[in-house]
Amino acid sequence: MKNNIQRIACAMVIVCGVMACGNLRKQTNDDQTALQPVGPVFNADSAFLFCQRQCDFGPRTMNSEAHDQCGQWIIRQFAGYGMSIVPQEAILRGYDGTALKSMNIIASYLPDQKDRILLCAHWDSRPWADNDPDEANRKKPVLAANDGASGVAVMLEIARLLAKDSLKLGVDFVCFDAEDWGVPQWSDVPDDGNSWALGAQYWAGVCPRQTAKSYRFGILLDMVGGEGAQFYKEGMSVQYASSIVDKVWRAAQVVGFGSVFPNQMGGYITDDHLPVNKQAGIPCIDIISYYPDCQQSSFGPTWHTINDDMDHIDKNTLQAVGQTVVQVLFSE
Ligand code: AHN
Ligand code: ZN
Repeated sequence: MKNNIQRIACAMVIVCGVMACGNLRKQTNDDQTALQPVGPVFNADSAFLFCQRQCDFGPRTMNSEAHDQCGQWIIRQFAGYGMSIVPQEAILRGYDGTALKSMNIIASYLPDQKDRILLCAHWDSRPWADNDPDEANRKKPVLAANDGASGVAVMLEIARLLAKDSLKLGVDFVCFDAEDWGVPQWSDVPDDGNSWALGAQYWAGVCPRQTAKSYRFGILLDMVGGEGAQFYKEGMSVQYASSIVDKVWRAAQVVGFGSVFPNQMGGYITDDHLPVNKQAGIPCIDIISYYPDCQQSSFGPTWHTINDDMDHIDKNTLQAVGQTVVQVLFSE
């Protein structure tokens, strides 16, 4: 009898010990995402201002003065946070043969670190609001507060935070140009998808193998500032980098934005992450807004319309995406 009691007591000690050990280990889950918020607080007011500043140049359409001025501004901002800058210029061909003076902007945090994360977003504005409900607007340029400036704004805010808070991993912020010169809806030219993401195609095409291998993974930020936006799991991201999708959506939950990142599938999107995955071989996901009930567009009511301006940028959306990316970076 006494022997049995001793055995039970002994078993309890072992069980408690294993549980305690389990609790310690559970500070991170299988994918290393911390189960508590980690890293600096993302400042959405600051990100909002970075978005505003880009829009102040006007539409940053290819071959325009506003485009070139804004490109120089983006370089100065990243440089001001201590990042190493490599501008990658090229003449790219639009779907109708137009020569596009393109500049991808690569800003590196800890450029010599071999273990890196890729963050990316496009910085050009669409030259035509071809999805505007009013036909009279469909050849006007898009200000692109959400579809362009928001992704760069989130990256600039993260760069600002990295300048103060040390992360041991390297981070490359790649601002892709010429994403939004895809065949307009009013054109007769068939859209095979290749006219989009021209800057990303160029970057992926010349990305050295060594560089590609240095990235653990990539995250593309596209339309990350829209009013009431939600981010569903994008199909191509799940196909090419499902573990990264899971990691990011878990991080969103940990920082309290699970409702902004529903655990559900959205659409399959042709975007800058495709050449990054297919040509460069870097697993890269797309955080892109998806509005399942929006009549105007599943990308949201202002997508490729003249209403894509600062009046429709939502700090809560910027906060949700920014804090989620911070969580991912500081959990690595
Ligand atoms: C297509 O409409 C084929 N792709 C959307 C990619 C995009 C445009 N992202 C922002 N603007
Ligand atoms: Zn667009």
